[in-house]
Amino acid sequence: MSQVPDGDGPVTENRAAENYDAVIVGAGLAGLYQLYLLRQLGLHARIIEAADGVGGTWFWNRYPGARCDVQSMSYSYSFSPELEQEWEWTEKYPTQPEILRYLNHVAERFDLTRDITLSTRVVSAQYDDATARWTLRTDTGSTMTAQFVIMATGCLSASKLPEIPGLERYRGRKHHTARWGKEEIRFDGLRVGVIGTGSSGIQSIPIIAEQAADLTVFQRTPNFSMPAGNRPLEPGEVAELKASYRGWREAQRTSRAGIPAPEATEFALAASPGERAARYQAAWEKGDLVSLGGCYVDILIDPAANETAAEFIRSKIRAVVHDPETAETLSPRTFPFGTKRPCLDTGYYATFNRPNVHLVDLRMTPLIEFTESGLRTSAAEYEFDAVVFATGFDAMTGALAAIDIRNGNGLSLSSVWTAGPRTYLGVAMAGFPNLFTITGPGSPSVLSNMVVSIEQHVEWISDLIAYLREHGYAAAEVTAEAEESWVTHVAEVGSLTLFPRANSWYMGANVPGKPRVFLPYIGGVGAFRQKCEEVAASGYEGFTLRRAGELAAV
Ligand code: N01
Repeated sequence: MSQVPDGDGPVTENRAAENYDAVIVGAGLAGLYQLYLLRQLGLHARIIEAADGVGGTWFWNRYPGARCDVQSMSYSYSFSPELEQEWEWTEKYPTQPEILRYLNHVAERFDLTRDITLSTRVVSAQYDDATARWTLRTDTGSTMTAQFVIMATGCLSASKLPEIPGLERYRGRKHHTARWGKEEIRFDGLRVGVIGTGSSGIQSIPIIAEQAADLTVFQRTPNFSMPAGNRPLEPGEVAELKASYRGWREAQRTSRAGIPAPEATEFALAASPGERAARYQAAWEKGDLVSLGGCYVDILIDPAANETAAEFIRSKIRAVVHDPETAETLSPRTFPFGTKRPCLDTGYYATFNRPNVHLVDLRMTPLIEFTESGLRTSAAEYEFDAVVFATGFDAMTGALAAIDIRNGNGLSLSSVWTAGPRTYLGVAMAGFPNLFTITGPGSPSVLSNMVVSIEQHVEWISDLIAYLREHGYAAAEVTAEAEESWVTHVAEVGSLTLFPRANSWYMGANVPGKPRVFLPYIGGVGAFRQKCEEVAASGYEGFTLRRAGELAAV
């Protein structure tokens, strides 16, 4: 399996430290833009990236059918009008290869590549209070120091294998959707097992089913999925959006999820069943992630209202899947619609009408172990030539926890986060000066169009760094009070919704032993931006800013 070690590669050499103003960890969407902006400020900055190419999530997730669930014209950088105009997206929803080509183009076009070190994993970051600098070590033995460290490590980047005994015993091919090899992987004529029915499983299963002789899908929790309605983009609609891009970008920034959509004003339970059905059907036909949940104000806060939307989707599953028992097994009933990330698909439910596809309900017959030739559940033994793990990620905190991050007192970030992550605005942590996380826990991030949230955080971090330099400050550190009040606010807003009712990765529930905390901020992209702008306008309320002469007093 093309699985890389998470943060524990061997340290092989010792070289003299390289000194930077800023080190950015990760060359995905976030890291590339951060490097671009820090360069504009005149900083000597460098990206360190574990992969042997740029692209972050779009470098790793090369599984069949991988594409973004946010539409091409919106899932793209807004910082360069020239880039917006010259790049040609070809489909409503962009494929992984197309997004990766775009990100490679961005790296070349803005001459970012010369300041990116590839195939190098940051394994530790240690702060020194006296100098206000971080020392970073990598798995190639290199060491570097930097005044600022910016973690562009991604929300969904630490891939996760299932906790099933005997994995090492299994002799067949193994593939994780988030660590897919670069070479073409096909399943023609093979007996294949897929574990997991989240976004990655739901996108890849229909394509694997077309290739495999026989496909068995192991489902622990069925998910809500809606048809993507993907199609080629018409030249006319591309031209129209390109002509109105500035207004569209502004609408993205002030919207709830970074995707402009009308705000609901009515309550589901106040509408008649006929009115609801018509509204849900219209949303369904739009083929996007936000329209159905956005039909009524109470869908994500009132279980009875939510159930009307959930049942609408179940009726769609029953209409597609021929076998009523299979349709029922595919129908989510254990969590409210929207509280686990819904999916967009192309032919997912119809795949279960194929004679070569079988569904195993792990709630009825749990997985027991891998064998040499396959998998054993409590009811049967299965032989496979290949097993695909679509088992997700240690979301939002996993990539940060994989780096040994320590403050001036030797305290590790992981030890401070044992009861759950603590941040101010998802961007900075008390006790860890000059360390920033792009779309960290406590920010809208995964509940939004990631590009919009990434650009907002990157610009905000860059403005803060510019402010520190202009005013002669050496270090910025969040106060414990500001952090505490933000953590409380994030939890309070989350608790007003139905999200805590699901065993989702949003809640950390997919990783055994992970604290049960609602990780993202659900206050909305527009409201969050406004809060961040107020903090900046106040001279960075919630931060203690220190000049070089004040450092020793820390
Ligand atoms: O991962 P997931 P993903 N035994 O965690 C199952 C983004 N994304 O990679 O639900 C058996 O959603 C697990 O079961 P359960 C998007 O934000 C976006 O699919 O925990 N099963 C679940 O079915 C998405 O939400 C895009 O009961 C086990 C599955 O594996 C996020 O990434 C595309 C198991 C994991 O689903 C993660 O998606 C892809 C076990 N031991 C991803 N462990 C697009 O934009 C886990 N499972 C299109």
